[in-house]
Amino acid sequence: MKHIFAALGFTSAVFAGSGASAAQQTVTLAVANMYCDACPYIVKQTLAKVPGVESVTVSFEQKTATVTYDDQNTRPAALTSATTQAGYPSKVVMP
Ligand SMILES: [Cu+2]
Repeated sequence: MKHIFAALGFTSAVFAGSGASAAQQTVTLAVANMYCDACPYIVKQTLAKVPGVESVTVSFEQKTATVTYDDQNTRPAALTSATTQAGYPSKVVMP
């Protein structure tokens, strides 16, 4: 719940600013080790905790996580290392 409020507050702060320096990016990660129904949930929670992440969608079927983040506050390397530390090594899928 805390995350939701933080995300909302951050979003409105971005819109209140000039918007010139902060940009929303979306990246798709290929995530290894997702073997059961709980795994996508853990991956999603792990990514949602990374500062700068705004939304996460995890596909158990495709073994991917799609992350929308603010490129001023995080970068794909931080996302992949967060999932790796949680036991789910991931890498960026090039568009
Ligand atoms: Cu699992």
